[in-house]
Amino acid sequence: MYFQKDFECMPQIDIKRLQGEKLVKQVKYVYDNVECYRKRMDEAGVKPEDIKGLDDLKKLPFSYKSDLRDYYPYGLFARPMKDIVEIHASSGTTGKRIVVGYTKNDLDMWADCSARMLEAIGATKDDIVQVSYGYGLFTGGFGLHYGAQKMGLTVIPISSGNTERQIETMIDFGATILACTPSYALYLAETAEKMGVVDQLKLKAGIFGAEPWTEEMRKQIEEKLHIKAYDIYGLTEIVGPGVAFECSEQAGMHINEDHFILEIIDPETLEPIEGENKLGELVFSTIDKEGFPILRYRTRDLGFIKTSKCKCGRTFVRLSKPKGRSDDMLIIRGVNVFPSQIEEILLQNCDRGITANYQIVVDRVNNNDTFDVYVEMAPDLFADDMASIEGLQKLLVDKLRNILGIGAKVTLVNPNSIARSEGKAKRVIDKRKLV
Ligand code: DLL
Repeated sequence: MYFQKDFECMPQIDIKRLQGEKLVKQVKYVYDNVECYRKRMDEAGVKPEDIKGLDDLKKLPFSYKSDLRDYYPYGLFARPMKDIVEIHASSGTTGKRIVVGYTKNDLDMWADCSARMLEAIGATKDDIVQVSYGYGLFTGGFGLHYGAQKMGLTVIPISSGNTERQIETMIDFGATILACTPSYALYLAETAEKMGVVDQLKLKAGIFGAEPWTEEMRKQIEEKLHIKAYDIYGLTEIVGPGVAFECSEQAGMHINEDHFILEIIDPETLEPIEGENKLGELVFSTIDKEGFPILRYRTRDLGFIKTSKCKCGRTFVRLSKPKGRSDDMLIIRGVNVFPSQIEEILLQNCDRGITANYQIVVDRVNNNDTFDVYVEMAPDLFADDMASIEGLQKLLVDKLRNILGIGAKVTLVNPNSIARSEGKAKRVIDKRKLV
């Protein structure tokens, strides 16, 4: 059992008190140990002593993804490297990745959060969880892995990819829980159907997140794999998977409020939005992290909270499925992609006969994201022999893969063939219907 009732079922009034107490300490800790926060608080005229409880949170300045780039790689760590035991990373707004570090205590807290998610979907020590989230710098694989081990489940750390092999493994090793992105779950389901082996699977539940997905997708996954499909939410900057999780009610994701504070703000006016069911930008603060604490982080995810009582008994407020973003970040095959990253690569290669006029087209075909990048060739360097065009396309594919970590299909197109817009250039056409 990994139901931490003392925290997960605490009356809201006590949760708020606990959050306030932890916040006071975290703010002082951050001020004393991280230059960026110290400077920003000094500029805003806020001292750690001004933060006496939860109500004072709004006095603190916001933090942004760009801070992680500006202080790349370790500038926002609050502990010396000798205390950091693990690093994770994901894409930033330009070519630079954002980097976070965990101390031993942080890993322990992360594992707790992740174990709570598995407990909430009914996992027991008899379960075998196939972790098909990517392992490595992405937080998905290790996040689920640590939680499952903490709970005493058996882990199959297979990582993502090699789909037929995944199915064979699931069958042969008797996996009962599948952890991966929802789009990969659907792809696995379809592959299992094609292989004619769905009946041989022993899966009972899936724990899916890292990208937007719809109730319709949930229904499809549940029907095809004969399982219950649960949503989990998280982001690298906070703790990867483990920020919020669905319980058996599948009615919103309980936020691990003893470790993280969620505020909802209007992304235009930056004013707080109080009350349930009101859409706004999610802003998170950690309150007991050591290695990479973060305060008032603007996630750019849009969502709302539900405060009504949940039948499962947990009192942590629930987060809606994120309803899109207030910036231009795309999530393609679970990987965060910013158009600016692509633009930067094109600009660096303009001397090779291309321009930075481009268009990204994303779609979902057979439950797999497709990712096309159309790039205009330069009129003066316009090459019409196939070999050099193909060579250049390949070079761009490699460069994009290096920076983004996923494959794109690059097509060079004739000069002036990408439609010009009268206002902002329409760089992205996302044909997926995800929210
Ligand atoms: O995706 C962490 C994670 C791993 C969460 C495994 C769940 C499972 P990042 O790569 O930093 O971290 O991407 C974070 O992904 O800001 C959201 O926009 C999006 N996202 C994450 N979970 C969900 C979800 C991981 N359940 C970004 N629904 C976030 C919709 C999600 N979007």
